[in-house]
Amino acid sequence: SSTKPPGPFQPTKEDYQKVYNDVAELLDSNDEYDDGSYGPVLVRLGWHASGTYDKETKTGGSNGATMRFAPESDHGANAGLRTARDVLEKVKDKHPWISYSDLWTLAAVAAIQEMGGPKIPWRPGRNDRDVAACTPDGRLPDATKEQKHLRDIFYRMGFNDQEIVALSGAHALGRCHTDRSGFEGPWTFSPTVFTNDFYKLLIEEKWSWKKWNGPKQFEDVSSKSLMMLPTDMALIKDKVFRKHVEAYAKDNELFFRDFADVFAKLLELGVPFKQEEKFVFKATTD
Ligand code: CCH
Repeated sequence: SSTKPPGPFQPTKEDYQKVYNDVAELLDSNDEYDDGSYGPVLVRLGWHASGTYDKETKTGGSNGATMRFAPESDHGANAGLRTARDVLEKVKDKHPWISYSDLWTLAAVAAIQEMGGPKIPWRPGRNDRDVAACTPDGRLPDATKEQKHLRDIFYRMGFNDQEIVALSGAHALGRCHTDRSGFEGPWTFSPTVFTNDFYKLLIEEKWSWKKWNGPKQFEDVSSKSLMMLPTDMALIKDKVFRKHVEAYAKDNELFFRDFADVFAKLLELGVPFKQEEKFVFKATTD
């Protein structure tokens, strides 16, 4: 009857699309920031929130958004991600019903799609948890290492070799910052557009050690303006990884399909969903 008090707000797909649209709007809102887009750093936030998952203990993962708290916010791998969390505060203020855990993963989906990447099916259901759910340091990959380390880290999350290579293609986006990781520079000439260029450049360019005082990284011999991390280079040193790098370099559609699958899987690790249905959000350019 009309005297019944309203129940808790039950968001629909349209409400999540509104959140998506607000994230899309803030991506290019600051010309001064990096290459003019918050997109890459939002992708990194979604990845680092999710990539702490351990399939044996079923701890970590995107459910909880525990990077809001020290010690996790202070883990070396998370340096610079405060920027990403802070820009999303405006969206959270406007849609206070959404959990940070859902917001951070949805923002990563919006960033990928708005930068020209594939549609990433996404569903809600993450709940924020408190500081006690913070994961120990060392669960995210260390860029100074190589293929054995990559396998140790990503197998722990539940990924295989093909999935490791597909996920790594996100390095088409963004750049390294000396005041965050210590490394310097972008991987591609179009760091705000999602493409398979990471794989093409890995294979087609000649790479040599950069001569500088910073941590060991590679630079392309011809322009000296691009970079690769030791972990990126391991993807062509290792025979099994290399096969997938070659396939993605040749076939952008294959990369887009595989990336959409594996990124959706990453964002769902360890989340006890009640909802089966996944939403595919409209991009602002659709
Ligand atoms: Fe990454 N990444 N990443 N990365 N990453 C860095 C930046 C980005 C590693 C190390 C680094 C993935 C995998 C790995 C992004 C997405 C993904 C930086 C520079 C380092 C170091 C940070 C800085 O200085 O700001 C290592 C090691 C691995 C091992 O596999 C995966 C998987 C993804 C997503 C699917 C994105 C995007 C960036 C750019 C961030 C920005 O601010 O521009």
